Amino acid sequence: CPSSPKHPSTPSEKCGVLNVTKITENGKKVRKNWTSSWTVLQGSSLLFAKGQGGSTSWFGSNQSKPEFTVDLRGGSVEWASKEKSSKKHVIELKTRQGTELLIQSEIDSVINDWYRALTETISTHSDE
Ligand code: I3S
Repeated sequence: CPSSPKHPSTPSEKCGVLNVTKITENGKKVRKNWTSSWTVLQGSSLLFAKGQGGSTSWFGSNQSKPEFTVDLRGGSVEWASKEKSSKKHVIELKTRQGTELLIQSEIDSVINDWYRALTETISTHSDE
């Protein structure tokens, strides 16, 4: 993974393309809007950039402002129930700030790796 402009010396732990939608923002339900996002896990932050993924030079380029960042500290992840989405392999991520996201990949191994990484990140940073 490339490093972020904010923390150029910190390598990101994980990155890749995932399908993402918010379902709740600050405790309020919002309409689903699935988008393919370049997703980067770095420290206790998860960054999403809209649009075409796959490019490893995303952070290096100019149109590379993260669309949004989620603070994983105090958050939780679980596999989403069927009621939350009809898609396969969906992770539900809840933040302490009251934002809920669904994260999905068609690829089993990919989503399993993210599930593991997110769970580890949350437990590593649980006492911050
Ligand atoms: O939870 P919902 O409302 O069934 O979610 C679906 C909708 O957001 C749908 O868009 P519309 O707002 O145009 O109805 C999306 O296309 C679907 O992907 C959403 O369901 P899934 O099960 O794919 O998360």
